[in-house]
Amino acid sequence: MTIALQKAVSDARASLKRPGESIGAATSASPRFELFNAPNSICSQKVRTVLAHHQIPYRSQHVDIFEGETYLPAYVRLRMAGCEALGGGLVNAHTGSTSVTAGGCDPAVVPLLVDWETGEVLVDSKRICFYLDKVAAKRPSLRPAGLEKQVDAQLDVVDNLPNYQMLAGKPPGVDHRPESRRKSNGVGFAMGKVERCDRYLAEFSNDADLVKAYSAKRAKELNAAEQLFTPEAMQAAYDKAEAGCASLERVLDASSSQWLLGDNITMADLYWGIELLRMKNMAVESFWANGAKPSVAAFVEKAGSIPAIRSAIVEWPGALY
Ligand SMILES: N[C@@H](CCC(=O)N[C@@H](CS)C(=O)NCC(=O)O)C(=O)O
Repeated sequence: MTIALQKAVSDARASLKRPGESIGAATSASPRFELFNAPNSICSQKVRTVLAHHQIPYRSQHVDIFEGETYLPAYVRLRMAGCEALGGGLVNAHTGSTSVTAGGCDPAVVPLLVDWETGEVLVDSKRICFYLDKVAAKRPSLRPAGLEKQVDAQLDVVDNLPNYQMLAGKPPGVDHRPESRRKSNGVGFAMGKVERCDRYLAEFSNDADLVKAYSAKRAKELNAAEQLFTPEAMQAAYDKAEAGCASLERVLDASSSQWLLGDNITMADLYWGIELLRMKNMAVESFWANGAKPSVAAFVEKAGSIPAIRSAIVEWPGALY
């Protein structure tokens, strides 16, 4: 293990307000994995759910998104190491989804996983979920042989849904989002991030890595503020989300098995379950309720009782708004 990694991680830990905590049945005082994550972040929720499903113990570092902790210089430095390992460059525009393939690496977000056994810093929730699924080789895979293509096709649909717009922007028509979100019109939310980057850019103007990181994040959020939250863009986002649910309804209707792609839970079930819980939380149950999409409605109920989803989201403090 390099001293540099140990220092980068301990600096990042030290900059956070809350101390870390051990999750799962700890078999050692220092578990193999350490996850920087936020309770309410859907990308963090995916990783926590896969960890829970495979019963992998880990050290959880609570990164407070509301306090802007994903922008703390020590955390951003660690993140930059993960982005470099990922390759493909930094993000500079916002697609509205959280998919890294659609946008490049964001230097100021969660989740981030440290594998203390290999010395790797991993970013991007999908990549982390695949990695953990491989690590848990003794357990049945969440992407079973022969089903990878179908599983991945579903993950792509979920990963490209406009979660950021639905969380931050004003929905078309009546705003049924949780009270705490209703103040947000998206533009103010994204511009708050731009201003945060400006403050760090002024403070760390001599640090080339941080300047690169905050400039990339700034460009992404400025682009979001300018493009994503117009009434037309918000209508398109909601249409896309509803179309995603319609595609799920078709897959469920065509399947006679217990889960989406067979009689065992796959990563597709977990991703859809997490996404639908978020949509429910954003008060868009009208997509499937009252007979609109009966198979999706039944799936939402079933997914909410998957033990890994319960422990990583439903019972995780602060995970739902
Ligand atoms: N492609 C990344 C996206 C990560 C991401 O967008 N994280 C969001 C929460 S789901 C975040 O940390 N946002 C904080 C911010 O942008 O200020 C992944 O899947 O891990």
